[in-house]
Amino acid sequence: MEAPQATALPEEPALIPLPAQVTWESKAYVIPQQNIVCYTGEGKEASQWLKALLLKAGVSVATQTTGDCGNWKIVQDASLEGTLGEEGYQLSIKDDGVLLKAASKAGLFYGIQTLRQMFPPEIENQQLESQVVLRQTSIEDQPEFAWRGTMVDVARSFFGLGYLKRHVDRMALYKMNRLHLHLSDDQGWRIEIKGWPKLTEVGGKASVRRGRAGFLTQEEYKELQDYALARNIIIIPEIDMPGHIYAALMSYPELNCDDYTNLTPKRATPPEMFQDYNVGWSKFCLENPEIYEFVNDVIGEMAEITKGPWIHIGGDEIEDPRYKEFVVKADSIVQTYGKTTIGWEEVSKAEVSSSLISQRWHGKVESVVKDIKTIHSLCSQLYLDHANIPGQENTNNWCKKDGVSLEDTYSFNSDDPNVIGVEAAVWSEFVLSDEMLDNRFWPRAIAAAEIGWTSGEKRNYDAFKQRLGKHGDRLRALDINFYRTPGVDWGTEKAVPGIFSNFTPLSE
Ligand code: TNX
Repeated sequence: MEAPQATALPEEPALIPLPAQVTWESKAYVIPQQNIVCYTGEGKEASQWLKALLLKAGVSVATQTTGDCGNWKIVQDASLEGTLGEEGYQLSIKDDGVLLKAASKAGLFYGIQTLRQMFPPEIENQQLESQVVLRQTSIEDQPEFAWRGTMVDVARSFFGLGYLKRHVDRMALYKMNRLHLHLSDDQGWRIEIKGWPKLTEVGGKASVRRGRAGFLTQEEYKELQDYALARNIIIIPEIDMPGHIYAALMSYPELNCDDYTNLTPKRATPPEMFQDYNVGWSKFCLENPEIYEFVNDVIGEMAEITKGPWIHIGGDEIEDPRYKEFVVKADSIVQTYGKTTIGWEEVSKAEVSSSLISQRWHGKVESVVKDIKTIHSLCSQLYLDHANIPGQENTNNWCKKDGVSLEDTYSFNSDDPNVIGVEAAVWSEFVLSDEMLDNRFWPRAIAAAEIGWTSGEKRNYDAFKQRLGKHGDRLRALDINFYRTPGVDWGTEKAVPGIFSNFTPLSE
Protein backbone atom coordinates (compact mmCIF):
# COMPACT_ATOMS: atom_id res chain seq x y z
CA MET A 1 0.00 0.00 0.00
CA GLU A 2 1.18 3.49 -0.80
CA ALA A 3 1.73 5.98 1.97
CA PRO A 4 -1.17 8.44 2.19
CA GLN A 5 -0.52 11.67 0.32
CA ALA A 6 -0.82 14.96 2.12
CA THR A 7 -2.05 16.60 -1.07
CA ALA A 8 -4.54 15.20 -3.54
CA LEU A 9 -2.80 13.90 -6.62
CA PRO A 10 -3.69 15.94 -9.70
CA GLU A 11 -4.84 13.89 -12.66
CA GLU A 12 -2.46 13.37 -15.56
CA PRO A 13 -2.43 16.61 -17.52
CA ALA A 14 -3.81 16.46 -21.06
CA LEU A 15 -0.77 17.67 -22.98
CA ILE A 16 -1.13 18.71 -26.62
CA PRO A 17 0.90 18.02 -28.63
CA LEU A 18 1.59 14.70 -27.00
CA PRO A 19 5.26 14.58 -25.93
CA ALA A 20 7.65 12.01 -27.35
CA GLN A 21 8.21 10.41 -23.94
CA VAL A 22 6.42 11.06 -20.71
CA THR A 23 6.26 9.26 -17.38
CA TRP A 24 3.81 10.43 -14.75
CA GLU A 25 4.64 9.69 -11.13
CA SER A 26 1.99 9.07 -8.49
CA LYS A 27 3.27 12.04 -6.53
CA ALA A 28 2.50 15.70 -6.37
CA TYR A 29 4.69 18.78 -6.29
CA VAL A 30 3.06 21.66 -4.46
CA ILE A 31 4.32 25.00 -5.73
CA PRO A 32 5.56 26.83 -2.63
CA GLN A 33 4.83 30.45 -1.71
CA GLN A 34 8.46 31.48 -2.25
CA ASN A 35 10.19 30.46 -5.47
CA ILE A 36 13.62 30.93 -6.91
CA VAL A 37 14.22 30.47 -10.63
CA CYS A 38 17.85 29.94 -11.62
CA TYR A 39 19.04 29.83 -15.18
CA THR A 40 22.22 29.24 -17.12
CA GLY A 41 23.38 30.24 -20.59
CA GLU A 42 20.64 31.74 -22.73
CA GLY A 43 17.95 30.90 -20.22
CA LYS A 44 17.03 34.48 -19.37
CA GLU A 45 13.89 34.79 -21.52
CA ALA A 46 12.72 31.38 -20.33
CA SER A 47 13.16 32.50 -16.74
CA GLN A 48 10.99 35.53 -17.51
CA TRP A 49 8.25 33.43 -19.10
CA LEU A 50 8.34 31.13 -16.11
CA LYS A 51 8.24 34.03 -13.68
CA ALA A 52 5.17 35.45 -15.42
CA LEU A 53 3.45 32.07 -15.17
CA LEU A 54 4.26 31.72 -11.47
CA LEU A 55 3.14 35.26 -10.68
CA LYS A 56 -0.23 34.44 -12.20
CA ALA A 57 -0.35 31.50 -9.81
CA GLY A 58 -0.14 34.02 -6.98
CA VAL A 59 3.23 33.02 -5.56
CA SER A 60 6.38 35.09 -5.21
CA VAL A 61 9.35 34.57 -7.50
CA ALA A 62 12.96 35.70 -7.64
CA THR A 63 15.18 34.94 -10.64
CA GLN A 64 18.95 34.61 -10.59
CA THR A 65 21.65 33.40 -12.93
CA THR A 66 23.90 31.44 -10.64
CA GLY A 67 23.47 27.85 -11.71
CA ASP A 68 22.25 25.16 -9.41
CA CYS A 69 20.24 26.90 -6.74
CA GLY A 70 16.48 27.35 -6.85
CA ASN A 71 13.46 25.09 -6.82
CA TRP A 72 13.13 25.96 -10.54
CA LYS A 73 16.23 25.31 -12.61
CA ILE A 74 16.57 26.24 -16.25
CA VAL A 75 19.60 24.92 -18.09
CA GLN A 76 20.49 25.97 -21.62
CA ASP A 77 23.34 23.91 -22.99
CA ALA A 78 24.07 23.73 -26.72
CA SER A 79 25.66 20.30 -26.34
CA LEU A 80 22.19 18.86 -25.67
CA GLU A 81 21.34 19.37 -29.33
CA GLY A 82 22.63 15.88 -30.13
CA THR A 83 19.99 14.28 -27.90
CA LEU A 84 17.20 16.85 -27.82
CA GLY A 85 17.46 18.45 -31.24
CA GLU A 86 17.05 22.18 -31.87
CA GLU A 87 13.62 22.52 -30.33
CA GLY A 88 13.46 19.68 -27.83
CA TYR A 89 13.53 19.86 -24.04
CA GLN A 90 13.68 17.74 -20.93
CA LEU A 91 11.42 18.50 -18.02
CA SER A 92 11.42 16.81 -14.68
CA ILE A 93 9.29 17.57 -11.67
CA LYS A 94 10.37 15.92 -8.43
CA ASP A 95 10.10 16.48 -4.66
CA ASP A 96 12.76 19.18 -4.73
CA GLY A 97 11.37 21.11 -7.69
CA VAL A 98 11.46 21.49 -11.42
CA LEU A 99 14.37 21.09 -13.81
CA LEU A 100 14.09 22.20 -17.42
CA LYS A 101 16.89 21.60 -19.91
CA ALA A 102 17.28 22.34 -23.60
CA ALA A 103 19.88 23.06 -26.23
CA SER A 104 18.25 26.33 -27.27
CA LYS A 105 15.90 29.11 -26.20
CA ALA A 106 13.26 27.49 -28.38
CA GLY A 107 13.46 24.22 -26.46
CA LEU A 108 13.20 26.06 -23.14
CA PHE A 109 10.21 28.00 -24.41
CA TYR A 110 8.48 24.73 -25.31
CA GLY A 111 9.25 23.24 -21.91
CA ILE A 112 7.48 26.24 -20.41
CA GLN A 113 4.48 25.79 -22.71
CA THR A 114 4.27 22.20 -21.44
CA LEU A 115 4.33 23.49 -17.86
CA ARG A 116 1.68 26.06 -18.76
CA GLN A 117 -0.64 23.26 -19.83
CA MET A 118 -0.13 21.65 -16.41
CA PHE A 119 -1.45 24.75 -14.64
CA PRO A 120 -5.20 25.23 -14.23
CA PRO A 121 -6.84 26.80 -17.30
CA GLU A 122 -7.91 29.91 -15.38
CA ILE A 123 -4.26 30.92 -15.47
CA GLU A 124 -4.95 32.13 -19.01
CA ASN A 125 -7.16 35.01 -17.96
CA GLN A 126 -7.01 35.52 -14.22
CA GLN A 127 -4.88 35.43 -11.14
CA LEU A 128 -5.19 32.08 -9.36
CA GLU A 129 -6.28 32.07 -5.77
CA SER A 130 -5.59 28.51 -4.71
CA GLN A 131 -2.32 26.68 -4.48
CA VAL A 132 -1.08 25.02 -7.68
CA VAL A 133 -0.22 21.36 -7.42
CA LEU A 134 1.72 19.73 -10.26
CA ARG A 135 1.96 16.07 -11.00
CA GLN A 136 5.53 14.79 -10.75
CA THR A 137 6.86 13.72 -14.09
CA SER A 138 9.77 13.26 -16.38
CA ILE A 139 9.38 14.29 -19.98
CA GLU A 140 11.75 14.13 -22.91
CA ASP A 141 10.31 15.73 -25.95
CA GLN A 142 11.15 16.97 -29.42
CA PRO A 143 9.18 17.63 -32.59
CA GLU A 144 8.78 15.28 -35.50
CA PHE A 145 8.82 18.16 -38.02
CA ALA A 146 10.69 21.45 -38.14
CA TRP A 147 7.77 23.19 -39.92
CA ARG A 148 4.55 23.51 -37.91
CA GLY A 149 2.67 26.35 -39.45
CA THR A 150 -0.52 28.20 -40.02
CA MET A 151 -1.41 30.51 -42.88
CA VAL A 152 -3.73 33.48 -42.55
CA ASP A 153 -5.15 35.01 -45.73
CA VAL A 154 -5.20 38.66 -44.69
CA ALA A 155 -5.64 39.72 -48.34
CA ARG A 156 -9.28 38.86 -49.06
CA SER A 157 -10.37 40.12 -45.68
CA PHE A 158 -7.95 41.91 -43.40
CA PHE A 159 -6.89 40.77 -39.94
CA GLY A 160 -4.69 43.30 -38.18
CA LEU A 161 -1.96 43.42 -35.59
CA GLY A 162 -4.21 42.75 -32.59
CA TYR A 163 -5.73 39.59 -33.99
CA LEU A 164 -2.43 38.34 -35.38
CA LYS A 165 -0.71 38.73 -32.01
CA ARG A 166 -3.44 36.72 -30.34
CA HIS A 167 -3.10 34.14 -33.09
CA VAL A 168 0.65 33.92 -32.41
CA ASP A 169 -0.04 33.35 -28.69
CA ARG A 170 -2.42 30.54 -29.47
CA MET A 171 -0.01 28.92 -31.90
CA ALA A 172 2.77 29.11 -29.31
CA LEU A 173 0.67 27.31 -26.69
CA TYR A 174 0.54 24.37 -29.10
CA LYS A 175 4.22 24.61 -30.11
CA MET A 176 3.63 25.83 -33.65
CA ASN A 177 6.50 27.81 -35.13
CA ARG A 178 5.71 29.27 -38.59
CA LEU A 179 3.17 31.95 -39.45
CA HIS A 180 2.65 32.44 -43.18
CA LEU A 181 0.83 35.66 -44.11
CA HIS A 182 -0.87 35.76 -47.50
CA LEU A 183 -0.36 39.51 -47.92
CA SER A 184 -1.66 40.19 -51.41
CA ASP A 185 -4.28 38.91 -53.78
CA ASP A 186 -6.84 40.15 -56.30
CA GLN A 187 -9.00 41.61 -53.57
CA GLY A 188 -6.46 43.57 -51.53
CA TRP A 189 -2.85 44.54 -50.69
CA ARG A 190 -1.88 44.38 -47.02
CA ILE A 191 1.73 45.44 -46.50
CA GLU A 192 3.23 48.91 -46.82
CA ILE A 193 5.85 49.11 -49.59
CA LYS A 194 7.58 52.48 -49.36
CA GLY A 195 8.76 52.53 -52.97
CA TRP A 196 5.25 51.79 -54.29
CA PRO A 197 2.94 53.70 -51.93
CA LYS A 198 -0.24 53.26 -53.94
CA LEU A 199 -0.24 49.54 -53.16
CA THR A 200 -1.65 50.38 -49.76
CA GLU A 201 -3.20 53.78 -50.62
CA VAL A 202 -5.33 52.10 -53.28
CA GLY A 203 -4.98 48.31 -52.85
CA GLY A 204 -5.13 48.55 -49.06
CA LYS A 205 -8.61 50.04 -49.24
CA ALA A 206 -10.01 47.11 -51.18
CA SER A 207 -11.35 43.80 -49.91
CA VAL A 208 -13.64 40.95 -50.81
CA ARG A 209 -17.36 41.73 -50.58
CA ARG A 210 -18.32 42.41 -46.94
CA GLY A 211 -14.71 41.83 -45.90
CA ARG A 212 -12.45 44.21 -44.01
CA ALA A 213 -9.86 46.37 -45.76
CA GLY A 214 -6.65 47.71 -44.21
CA PHE A 215 -2.95 46.97 -44.18
CA LEU A 216 0.05 46.51 -41.91
CA THR A 217 2.54 49.34 -41.84
CA GLN A 218 6.15 48.17 -41.93
CA GLU A 219 6.41 49.17 -38.27
CA GLU A 220 3.45 46.96 -37.40
CA TYR A 221 4.87 44.11 -39.44
CA LYS A 222 8.14 44.38 -37.53
CA GLU A 223 6.32 44.56 -34.22
CA LEU A 224 4.37 41.41 -35.06
CA GLN A 225 7.53 39.69 -36.20
CA ASP A 226 9.39 40.47 -32.96
CA TYR A 227 6.40 39.40 -30.92
CA ALA A 228 6.32 36.13 -32.86
CA LEU A 229 10.09 35.56 -32.65
CA ALA A 230 9.95 35.88 -28.87
CA ARG A 231 7.58 32.90 -29.06
CA ASN A 232 9.75 30.93 -31.50
CA ILE A 233 7.50 31.73 -34.45
CA ILE A 234 8.97 32.90 -37.74
CA ILE A 235 6.84 35.00 -40.09
CA ILE A 236 6.81 34.07 -43.77
CA PRO A 237 5.51 36.90 -45.96
CA GLU A 238 3.79 35.91 -49.20
CA ILE A 239 3.45 38.23 -52.15
CA ASP A 240 1.36 36.19 -54.56
CA MET A 241 2.64 36.53 -58.16
CA PRO A 242 2.35 36.51 -61.16
CA GLY A 243 -1.39 35.75 -60.81
CA HIS A 244 -3.71 36.74 -57.93
CA ILE A 245 -2.28 40.22 -58.42
CA TYR A 246 -5.21 42.47 -59.29
CA ALA A 247 -4.80 44.65 -56.17
CA ALA A 248 -1.38 45.69 -57.49
CA LEU A 249 -2.67 46.03 -61.07
CA MET A 250 -5.44 48.28 -59.78
CA SER A 251 -2.96 50.43 -57.85
CA TYR A 252 -0.44 50.69 -60.71
CA PRO A 253 -2.21 50.29 -64.07
CA GLU A 254 1.17 50.40 -65.89
CA LEU A 255 1.80 46.83 -64.70
CA ASN A 256 -0.99 45.73 -67.07
CA CYS A 257 -0.70 45.10 -70.84
CA ASP A 258 -2.32 47.54 -73.26
CA ASP A 259 -6.07 47.09 -73.30
CA TYR A 260 -5.76 44.93 -70.21
CA THR A 261 -5.24 41.75 -72.22
CA ASN A 262 -3.65 40.30 -69.06
CA LEU A 263 -7.07 40.38 -67.41
CA THR A 264 -9.12 37.57 -68.88
CA PRO A 265 -11.97 37.52 -68.46
CA LYS A 266 -12.08 41.16 -67.39
CA ARG A 267 -13.75 40.66 -64.08
CA ALA A 268 -12.71 44.16 -63.10
CA THR A 269 -10.62 46.92 -64.71
CA PRO A 270 -8.59 49.55 -62.89
CA PRO A 271 -9.46 51.59 -60.89
CA GLU A 272 -12.45 49.42 -60.07
CA MET A 273 -12.12 47.08 -57.05
CA PHE A 274 -12.54 43.34 -57.44
CA GLN A 275 -14.74 41.98 -54.65
CA ASP A 276 -15.67 38.60 -56.03
CA TYR A 277 -14.31 35.09 -55.46
CA ASN A 278 -12.99 34.00 -58.88
CA VAL A 279 -9.36 32.99 -59.28
CA GLY A 280 -7.01 32.65 -62.26
CA TRP A 281 -8.14 35.74 -64.23
CA SER A 282 -5.47 38.34 -63.38
CA LYS A 283 -1.75 38.36 -63.99
CA PHE A 284 1.10 40.76 -64.58
CA CYS A 285 1.78 41.74 -68.18
CA LEU A 286 4.51 39.13 -68.36
CA GLU A 287 6.04 40.40 -71.59
CA ASN A 288 6.61 43.82 -70.06
CA PRO A 289 10.13 43.91 -68.55
CA GLU A 290 9.12 46.73 -66.21
CA ILE A 291 7.21 44.32 -64.02
CA TYR A 292 10.58 43.01 -62.85
CA GLU A 293 11.40 46.42 -61.39
CA PHE A 294 8.25 46.09 -59.33
CA VAL A 295 9.05 42.50 -58.32
CA ASN A 296 12.61 43.44 -57.44
CA ASP A 297 11.57 46.44 -55.32
CA VAL A 298 8.80 44.64 -53.49
CA ILE A 299 10.88 41.56 -52.73
CA GLY A 300 13.79 43.81 -51.76
CA GLU A 301 11.71 45.72 -49.21
CA MET A 302 10.13 42.56 -47.86
CA ALA A 303 13.56 40.92 -47.50
CA GLU A 304 14.82 43.95 -45.65
CA ILE A 305 12.07 43.96 -43.04
CA THR A 306 11.85 40.17 -42.70
CA LYS A 307 14.10 38.46 -40.16
CA GLY A 308 13.19 34.92 -41.15
CA PRO A 309 15.03 33.23 -44.03
CA TRP A 310 12.02 32.79 -46.36
CA ILE A 311 9.98 34.80 -48.84
CA HIS A 312 6.90 33.18 -50.38
CA ILE A 313 6.23 34.19 -54.00
CA GLY A 314 2.84 32.50 -54.42
CA GLY A 315 2.80 31.24 -58.01
CA ASP A 316 -0.56 29.49 -57.92
CA GLU A 317 -3.36 29.11 -60.42
CA ILE A 318 -2.11 30.86 -63.52
CA GLU A 319 -1.55 29.82 -67.13
CA ASP A 320 0.87 31.80 -69.23
CA PRO A 321 3.59 30.83 -71.72
CA ARG A 322 5.98 32.96 -69.68
CA TYR A 323 4.95 31.54 -66.31
CA LYS A 324 8.07 29.39 -65.83
CA GLU A 325 10.38 32.20 -66.90
CA PHE A 326 8.71 34.45 -64.33
CA VAL A 327 9.03 31.95 -61.51
CA VAL A 328 12.72 31.32 -62.23
CA LYS A 329 13.40 35.07 -62.24
CA ALA A 330 11.40 35.73 -59.08
CA ASP A 331 13.19 32.85 -57.33
CA SER A 332 16.56 34.31 -58.28
CA ILE A 333 15.51 37.79 -57.11
CA VAL A 334 14.59 36.33 -53.71
CA GLN A 335 18.02 34.73 -53.54
CA THR A 336 19.74 37.98 -54.49
CA TYR A 337 18.35 39.37 -51.26
CA GLY A 338 19.75 36.45 -49.29
CA LYS A 339 16.45 34.64 -48.75
CA THR A 340 15.10 31.22 -49.67
CA THR A 341 12.04 31.03 -51.92
CA ILE A 342 8.81 29.25 -51.11
CA GLY A 343 6.06 28.86 -53.69
CA TRP A 344 2.79 27.01 -54.12
CA GLU A 345 3.48 23.66 -55.77
CA GLU A 346 2.89 24.95 -59.32
CA VAL A 347 6.26 26.73 -59.15
CA SER A 348 8.00 23.35 -59.18
CA LYS A 349 6.98 22.93 -62.83
CA ALA A 350 9.81 25.40 -63.54
CA GLU A 351 13.55 24.77 -63.17
CA VAL A 352 13.74 26.61 -59.88
CA SER A 353 16.71 26.41 -57.55
CA SER A 354 17.10 23.25 -55.51
CA SER A 355 16.76 25.27 -52.30
CA LEU A 356 13.21 26.34 -53.16
CA ILE A 357 10.49 24.91 -50.93
CA SER A 358 7.28 23.78 -52.58
CA GLN A 359 4.02 24.07 -50.69
CA ARG A 360 1.70 21.29 -51.76
CA TRP A 361 -2.01 22.10 -51.66
CA HIS A 362 -3.66 19.85 -54.26
CA GLY A 363 -0.77 17.43 -54.71
CA LYS A 364 -1.07 17.18 -58.49
CA VAL A 365 2.16 18.78 -59.66
CA GLU A 366 5.13 16.56 -60.44
CA SER A 367 8.20 18.63 -59.57
CA VAL A 368 10.93 18.93 -62.21
CA VAL A 369 13.42 19.54 -59.42
CA LYS A 370 14.48 16.27 -57.85
CA ASP A 371 14.00 15.90 -54.10
CA ILE A 372 12.43 19.30 -53.69
CA LYS A 373 11.62 20.09 -50.05
CA THR A 374 7.91 20.35 -49.42
CA ILE A 375 5.48 21.78 -46.91
CA HIS A 376 2.38 19.64 -46.64
CA SER A 377 -0.81 21.74 -46.84
CA LEU A 378 -3.04 19.33 -48.72
CA CYS A 379 -6.46 20.91 -49.03
CA SER A 380 -8.31 17.74 -48.01
CA GLN A 381 -6.65 17.87 -44.60
CA LEU A 382 -5.35 21.34 -43.98
CA TYR A 383 -7.59 23.85 -45.78
CA LEU A 384 -9.49 25.09 -42.80
CA ASP A 385 -11.58 27.51 -44.90
CA HIS A 386 -13.52 24.32 -45.62
CA ALA A 387 -16.40 23.35 -43.35
CA ASN A 388 -15.94 21.91 -39.87
CA ILE A 389 -18.99 19.74 -40.55
CA PRO A 390 -20.96 19.14 -43.77
CA GLY A 391 -23.08 22.13 -44.67
CA GLN A 392 -21.42 24.74 -42.46
CA GLU A 393 -22.24 28.15 -43.94
CA ASN A 394 -19.68 30.50 -45.46
CA THR A 395 -17.11 27.87 -46.25
CA ASN A 396 -15.31 26.77 -49.40
CA ASN A 397 -15.99 23.24 -50.57
CA TRP A 398 -14.15 22.84 -53.87
CA CYS A 399 -11.59 20.45 -52.40
CA LYS A 400 -13.87 18.39 -50.21
CA LYS A 401 -17.61 18.72 -50.50
CA ASP A 402 -18.30 17.62 -46.93
CA GLY A 403 -15.65 19.82 -45.43
CA VAL A 404 -12.42 19.07 -43.63
CA SER A 405 -13.22 17.39 -40.34
CA LEU A 406 -11.06 17.39 -37.24
CA GLU A 407 -10.35 13.75 -38.01
CA ASP A 408 -9.35 14.59 -41.61
CA THR A 409 -6.76 17.00 -40.27
CA TYR A 410 -5.58 14.52 -37.68
CA SER A 411 -5.26 11.69 -40.20
CA PHE A 412 -2.13 13.02 -41.87
CA ASN A 413 0.74 10.60 -42.27
CA SER A 414 3.83 10.89 -44.40
CA ASP A 415 6.99 8.92 -44.84
CA ASP A 416 8.25 11.19 -47.61
CA PRO A 417 11.71 12.32 -46.49
CA ASN A 418 11.29 15.58 -48.42
CA VAL A 419 8.34 16.72 -46.32
CA ILE A 420 9.63 19.28 -43.82
CA GLY A 421 6.31 19.70 -42.07
CA VAL A 422 2.71 20.83 -42.17
CA GLU A 423 0.79 24.07 -42.49
CA ALA A 424 -2.92 24.71 -41.87
CA ALA A 425 -4.35 27.45 -44.08
CA VAL A 426 -7.41 29.65 -43.76
CA TRP A 427 -8.44 31.56 -46.88
CA SER A 428 -10.70 34.47 -46.11
CA GLU A 429 -13.13 34.91 -49.00
CA PHE A 430 -15.92 33.97 -46.59
CA VAL A 431 -14.13 34.52 -43.29
CA LEU A 432 -14.91 38.11 -42.49
CA SER A 433 -14.68 38.56 -38.73
CA ASP A 434 -12.36 37.56 -35.90
CA GLU A 435 -15.00 35.18 -34.56
CA MET A 436 -15.27 33.42 -37.90
CA LEU A 437 -11.50 33.08 -38.19
CA ASP A 438 -11.38 31.62 -34.67
CA ASN A 439 -14.08 29.15 -35.68
CA ARG A 440 -12.13 27.97 -38.73
CA PHE A 441 -8.75 27.59 -37.03
CA TRP A 442 -9.77 26.15 -33.69
CA PRO A 443 -9.74 23.34 -32.80
CA ARG A 444 -8.51 22.00 -36.16
CA ALA A 445 -5.24 23.94 -35.86
CA ILE A 446 -4.62 22.00 -32.64
CA ALA A 447 -4.84 18.78 -34.63
CA ALA A 448 -2.40 20.33 -37.11
CA ALA A 449 -0.07 21.19 -34.23
CA GLU A 450 -0.10 17.60 -33.03
CA ILE A 451 0.55 16.05 -36.47
CA GLY A 452 3.47 18.45 -36.83
CA TRP A 453 4.99 17.63 -33.46
CA THR A 454 4.07 14.09 -32.44
CA SER A 455 5.32 11.12 -34.45
CA GLY A 456 2.79 9.04 -36.39
CA GLU A 457 3.12 5.89 -34.29
CA LYS A 458 2.26 7.79 -31.09
CA ARG A 459 -0.91 9.33 -32.48
CA ASN A 460 -4.39 8.01 -31.87
CA TYR A 461 -7.47 10.01 -32.80
CA ASP A 462 -9.70 8.82 -29.93
CA ALA A 463 -7.04 9.56 -27.36
CA PHE A 464 -6.48 12.95 -28.98
CA LYS A 465 -10.18 13.81 -28.72
CA GLN A 466 -10.10 12.96 -25.01
CA ARG A 467 -7.16 15.27 -24.39
CA LEU A 468 -8.63 17.96 -26.62
CA GLY A 469 -11.88 18.06 -24.66
CA LYS A 470 -9.88 18.83 -21.55
CA HIS A 471 -8.60 21.97 -23.30
CA GLY A 472 -12.14 23.35 -23.56
CA ASP A 473 -11.82 25.45 -20.42
CA ARG A 474 -8.45 26.79 -21.50
CA LEU A 475 -9.74 27.75 -24.95
CA ARG A 476 -12.70 29.49 -23.30
CA ALA A 477 -10.37 31.29 -20.86
CA LEU A 478 -8.39 32.47 -23.90
CA ASP A 479 -11.61 33.86 -25.38
CA ILE A 480 -11.28 31.71 -28.50
CA ASN A 481 -14.53 31.27 -30.40
CA PHE A 482 -13.64 27.67 -31.19
CA TYR A 483 -15.95 25.33 -33.03
CA ARG A 484 -17.46 22.86 -30.57
CA THR A 485 -16.70 19.74 -32.59
CA PRO A 486 -19.39 17.11 -31.94
CA GLY A 487 -17.96 13.96 -30.37
CA VAL A 488 -15.56 15.93 -28.21
CA ASP A 489 -16.53 16.50 -24.57
CA TRP A 490 -15.72 20.19 -24.24
CA GLY A 491 -16.80 20.51 -20.59
CA THR A 492 -19.25 23.00 -19.16
CA GLU A 493 -19.84 26.19 -21.09
CA LYS A 494 -19.23 29.36 -19.13
CA ALA A 495 -20.39 32.70 -20.40
CA VAL A 496 -17.47 34.88 -21.40
CA PRO A 497 -18.81 38.43 -21.43
CA GLY A 498 -18.69 40.21 -24.74
CA ILE A 499 -17.24 37.38 -26.76
CA PHE A 500 -19.86 37.41 -29.51
CA SER A 501 -20.47 41.13 -29.39
CA ASN A 502 -19.22 41.98 -32.87
CA PHE A 503 -20.28 38.84 -34.63
CA THR A 504 -22.07 39.68 -37.85
CA PRO A 505 -23.95 36.82 -39.42
CA LEU A 506 -23.52 36.61 -43.17
CA SER A 507 -26.96 35.72 -44.42
CA GLU A 508 -28.13 38.38 -46.83
C1 TNX B 1 -7.15 28.04 -53.75
S1 TNX B 1 -4.60 27.34 -52.52
C2 TNX B 1 -6.33 29.15 -53.66
C3 TNX B 1 -6.81 30.36 -52.98
C4 TNX B 1 -8.25 30.24 -52.57
C5 TNX B 1 -8.48 28.87 -51.98
C6 TNX B 1 -9.87 28.66 -51.45
C7 TNX B 1 -4.11 28.39 -53.42
C8 TNX B 1 -2.69 28.42 -53.57
N1 TNX B 1 -5.02 29.17 -54.04
O1 TNX B 1 -6.62 31.48 -53.82
O2 TNX B 1 -8.51 31.23 -51.61
O3 TNX B 1 -8.25 27.91 -52.98
O4 TNX B 1 -10.00 27.42 -50.79
